[in-house]
Amino acid sequence: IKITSVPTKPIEGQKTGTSGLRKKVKVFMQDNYLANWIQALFNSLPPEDFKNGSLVLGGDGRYFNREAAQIIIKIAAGNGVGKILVGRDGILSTPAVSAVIRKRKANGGFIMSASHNPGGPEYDWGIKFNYNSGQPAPESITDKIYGNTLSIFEIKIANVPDVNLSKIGVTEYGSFTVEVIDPVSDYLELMKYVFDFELIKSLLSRSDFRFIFDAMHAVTGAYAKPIFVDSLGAEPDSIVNGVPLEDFGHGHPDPNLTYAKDLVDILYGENGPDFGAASDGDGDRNMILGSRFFVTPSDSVAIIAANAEAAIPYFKNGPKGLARSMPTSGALDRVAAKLKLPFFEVPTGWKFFGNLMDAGKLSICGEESFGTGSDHVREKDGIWAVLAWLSIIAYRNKDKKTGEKLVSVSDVVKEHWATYGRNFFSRYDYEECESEGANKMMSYLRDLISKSKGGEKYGSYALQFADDFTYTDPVDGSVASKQGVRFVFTDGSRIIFRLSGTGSAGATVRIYIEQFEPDVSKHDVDAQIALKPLIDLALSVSKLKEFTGREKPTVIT
Ligand code: VG1
Ligand code: CO
Repeated sequence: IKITSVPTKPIEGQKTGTSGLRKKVKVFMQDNYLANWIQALFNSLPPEDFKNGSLVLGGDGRYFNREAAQIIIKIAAGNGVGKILVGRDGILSTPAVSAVIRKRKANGGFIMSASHNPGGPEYDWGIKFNYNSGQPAPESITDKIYGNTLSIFEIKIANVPDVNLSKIGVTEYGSFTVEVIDPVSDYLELMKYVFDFELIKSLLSRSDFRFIFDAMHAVTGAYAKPIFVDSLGAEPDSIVNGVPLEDFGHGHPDPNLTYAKDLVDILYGENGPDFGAASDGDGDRNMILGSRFFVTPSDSVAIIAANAEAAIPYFKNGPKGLARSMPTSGALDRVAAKLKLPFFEVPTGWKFFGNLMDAGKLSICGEESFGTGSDHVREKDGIWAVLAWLSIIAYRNKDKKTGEKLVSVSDVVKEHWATYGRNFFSRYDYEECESEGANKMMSYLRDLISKSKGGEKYGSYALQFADDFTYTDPVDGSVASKQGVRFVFTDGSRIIFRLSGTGSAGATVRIYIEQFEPDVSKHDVDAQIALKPLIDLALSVSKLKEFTGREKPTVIT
């Protein structure tokens, strides 16, 4: 194949955030914007990580993915990659990319997605790079890529024709090969290995159990029918918004109480189903609902961990260890303590779990941001979480006869609270604030914690400590600092402040609030009511209104 060197110039601002590089589509469509970043990536990797090697390419089907795929393929070939495995029509969910990298022993892979951010010509696009065990590239690599975007001068492009992405099969261009693969089969095979499909089938085929899955017109639309309907016997009409669309049907493909409101209304409506779930743009997030019941992601990971050994064959010898991101509630900590498992608290972002998994220290982990997963891949996994919950419910009901009352999602959660206590949790998001005000607020808070002392009174709470979270990776010793300002009180309550690293405009402030309640008689209180004093405290301590001008959060989860 012939390779052309195309001259280019550095472009400012190509720094990756919590999960890849995310910008408005229009920004990515500027000349060489994407090409520069892809070339900078190859300039950052040691040649043995890609020369004559294979890379996986897929995405969530959003607007601009088709053009982007052709650009990425040509630059990969231009840099000496031997083979690209690409999902049909450019489709692969984030966890599926991770699964394919692992199964096919690829050197890494690209995910074309801005995850839960809206798509379409006016909205967002994004790109993530994952490494050879399927994990998001560590900061050591993403920092290098950023450095190289600032000194780039040429792009190496192979003169290969546009690849027909809609046809499964292998095409060779001299020393370079493209294989278009089925987006579902490797992933489905892995799910069949992890879960007891017969057990789940026994639940989904019951006439007294009704299931609904909302793919939000995003990537899990491609997975839902083959997995839930064809392999597990769910009713075809149990899948809603099941066709991936370039603009997600004008939706915001984020499975939470605000953006998946249609699904929430169905579950909270008259005679609603028994189980509801949704996933995000790229299929790594999940929301789990029961009849008139919402499972917080922080509780969800704790409950999956507590029940995994019994209900999920992959964990039949018990999980190796558990982990959560720092702002995620301490519900999981209690499970780890009871099961006597190693436990880790990492910064926000899935990339911090990978090393622990590779080192055999971690099996099940989660984030409060609707991310749950395990070491079956190196990404959070929406469909995995739904199958984990279905397994738990199926296991609890396997001996129930038709007509007997089934153990419901809310029964499982309430029993869990009764055993472990309830960690009330809520997150307030203030999206797209002016960056200046948001940054000033964070500096103000950092200044405040530097002067704070244990024992200080904050309303009725006494401070245990306040800091800006720093994490030292126990496997490779790398340090991540400034990962969130936290105030931890003597009763275990916490308020935490962070700025989002996934937005494409302005600054999004996130406030996380948590309080532990051991008393069962208080477990049924609404979280917003239980947490009101702490929420008020968080707002006054941070002077959020003053700094951002915001009266109300845009999203509450
Ligand atoms: C958010 C979440 C974080 C998650 C990240 C990527 O990051 O808080 O927990 O890992 O999104 O998720 P931030 O920096 O905006 O808070 V996804 O589904 O966008 O890949
Ligand atoms: Co996502």
